[in-house]
Amino acid sequence: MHSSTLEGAIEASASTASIASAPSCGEGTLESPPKKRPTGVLRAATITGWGFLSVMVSFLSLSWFGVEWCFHPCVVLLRHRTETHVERLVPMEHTWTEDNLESLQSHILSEEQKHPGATGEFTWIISAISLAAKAIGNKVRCARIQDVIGDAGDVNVQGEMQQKLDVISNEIIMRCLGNRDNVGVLASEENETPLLLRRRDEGGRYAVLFDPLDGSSNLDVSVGVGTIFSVLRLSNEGSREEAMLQKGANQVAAGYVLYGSSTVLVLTTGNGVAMFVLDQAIGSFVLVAKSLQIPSGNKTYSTNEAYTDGYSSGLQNYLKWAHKNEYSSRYIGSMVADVHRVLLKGGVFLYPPTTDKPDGKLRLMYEANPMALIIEQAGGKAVAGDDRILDIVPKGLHQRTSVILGSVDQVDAILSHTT
Ligand code: FBP
Repeated sequence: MHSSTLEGAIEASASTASIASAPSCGEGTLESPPKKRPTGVLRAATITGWGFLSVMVSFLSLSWFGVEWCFHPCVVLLRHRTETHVERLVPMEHTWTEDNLESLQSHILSEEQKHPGATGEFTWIISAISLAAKAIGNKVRCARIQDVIGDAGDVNVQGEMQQKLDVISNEIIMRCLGNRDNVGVLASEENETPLLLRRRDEGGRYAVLFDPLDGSSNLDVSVGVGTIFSVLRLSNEGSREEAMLQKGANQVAAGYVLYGSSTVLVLTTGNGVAMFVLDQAIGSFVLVAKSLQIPSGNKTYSTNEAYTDGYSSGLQNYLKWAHKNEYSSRYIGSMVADVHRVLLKGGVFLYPPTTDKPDGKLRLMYEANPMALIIEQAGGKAVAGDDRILDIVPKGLHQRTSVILGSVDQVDAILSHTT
């Protein structure tokens, strides 16, 4: 069809069709043929090109200016939103103290910075203890579900029937502390002899002594039980067993974990007493109090009065005097739980010698010594008869001792009747 007829044909078709289907707002105006849309390939190539370019630009700026700078505006915005949000939630008069949201680890690290020459070895040991505490706490809470209640069928070196959880907790602590390369000796209430892991020249500079599950006779009834630990630096004299038999005043750290309504860890490294609570949501021990001081003037004694007839006359006189002087009595039967109450509320805890336990029941190295250091660091007093518990030089790992500990005024009230 030659050109004149072609124009005629186009005009004819244009006049008829275009009026009905003419596109609106500038897309392919009547005079200009509609724009060729880029083919699929071209479009894909363009998009990829742009994509590649923006990736390159952000990569270059990230590496050039650094992540913080690139996201700084978002961080500032987020921080502002949170702060204003927090301000709205928590009125300004509530000043955030420096110990909010401080974990056990960060607390130990900051404590170590106060000791020139500190090597960070502590954090290493304490982190193993906190790990073990979380695992044991879990076992204790699910004791009846996981059927780990009841005795394990063996008698330990104390002549006590071992509970299944005594054995499980012991293994958990042995495993957690066992792979800490600065631990030379592990000594447990459940094992007759200490575990010699590493020589001192192999890095085994510390001994950790512990009662894996104190008060385990209360397990079946879901009453608070605990783990007690003591850390000693191994001197270079004599064998490692001998080097471990040091008086309690030489402890470089001591503490306990209470598995009760919450899991509480109380610790001293010789610079006051700090308390942490396990926040299950974040799986971390969070600092809730430090520089704890035992309140004085609380007229509460804690002892198993069923043994009174076996107590010394001085102690029997004290109890008669206390009954006449509006004293109250509290006794859980788990040393960790009873001592924790004394630490926070005041009063006095005593497990004196009795007729059938003339040396007392509690063990010096991994029950009395760590508790005595905690109590003294919190401004209290801890004695065995007339002696300061921390000055007793141990003769054996499982040596027993009598224990009277609490606020100075309440311990002195007892001593005024017994000495
Ligand atoms: P273990 O459970 O570690 O052997 O501890 C001994 C303990 O249960 C202490 O926790 C507690 O203070 C004391 O014995 C209770 O003894 P008793 O039953 O004679 O009052």
